[in-house]
Amino acid sequence: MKKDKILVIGACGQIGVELTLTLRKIYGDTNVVASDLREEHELLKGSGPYVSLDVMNKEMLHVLVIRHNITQIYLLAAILSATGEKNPLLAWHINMQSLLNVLDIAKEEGLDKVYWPSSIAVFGPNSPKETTPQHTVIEPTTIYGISKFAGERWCEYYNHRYGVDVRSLRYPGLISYKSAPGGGTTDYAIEIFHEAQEEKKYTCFLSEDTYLPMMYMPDAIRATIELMEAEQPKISVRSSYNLGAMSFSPKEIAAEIKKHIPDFTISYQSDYRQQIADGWPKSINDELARKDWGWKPDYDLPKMVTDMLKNL
Ligand code: NAD
Ligand code: AKB
Repeated sequence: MKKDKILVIGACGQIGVELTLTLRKIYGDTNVVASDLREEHELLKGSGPYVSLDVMNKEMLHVLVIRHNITQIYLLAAILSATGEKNPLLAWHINMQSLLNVLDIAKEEGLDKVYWPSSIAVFGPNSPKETTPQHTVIEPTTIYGISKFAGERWCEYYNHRYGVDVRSLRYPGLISYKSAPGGGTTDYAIEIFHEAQEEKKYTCFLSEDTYLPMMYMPDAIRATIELMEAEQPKISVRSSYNLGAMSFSPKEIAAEIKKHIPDFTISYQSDYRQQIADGWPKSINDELARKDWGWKPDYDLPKMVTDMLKNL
């Protein structure tokens, strides 16, 4: 029987660190190779193999996959929404070419599985705002959203045409305390905790009533593993699954933090990220993920805030 050997690309990012550590617990430390452009993250040091890799270099990636007998790839390297708007062509190039490199090597080497995350950013201003369905108008207006939507089509194409078992989730904004976020529009929901604890005040770059779908990192990691461990016939969506947990505005999360830090205050000064957030859904309908492979979130806003403040 073939043993699972996993490569995580972008392992030093916000999701990568926690996902790598979780995968190492499940599959064994030496069976999960972490890789990134950056220096190895402090939390990964000593926990398993680490290689320096630029996913844009297809030959190097191919050699790495063969040399380490890789059977599964988790591709997390990407340029996120806010950073993407600063250099759209670079964001498009990196987000697309990294995925094509991975999908093509998966096809050539007959890899067992590939994981690649999409985002709520695939939706645009013309999509329904409330409980946005899986299948609806998808007209993203950010380069990040455009690249995620194109990526979803490539995933489905490689699955239908070549049988590559690629699986994907449209993550909402992810909130975590172990590793820093990487340039997204939902990053305010992490910054606010640090500022609340250190300064007792926070100036938010989104307006007080900007509702966005959000999720606590432990739920996101569990969803990822559950999707990847689901039996093949259960996976009916080969583009990317809607995934939901909670939805709140800056005003609501500030009020929840105030229950723990009574002298915390928030003010608002919207910047270019407001327009990005205004084009995204307020909440997500994830009934297909629930039906197909049993998705159920664990954390709501009060539970997440309590846990964040306990662990920061
Ligand atoms: P991040 O920016 O924190 O981490 C990305 C990592 O990829 C970084 O460590 C970076 O050094 C690495 N990287 C960048 N270019 C690379 C290259 N050429 N070769 C190798 N590594 C490279 O991002 P994240 O928040 O961990 O997101 C991971 C994935 O999840 C992305 O596809 C992102 O779009 C998606 N996603 C994230 C969120 C969120 O809220 N964090 C929400 C929706 C979707
Ligand atoms: C971002 O804000 O860019 C990400 C995302 C929702 O994809 N957090």
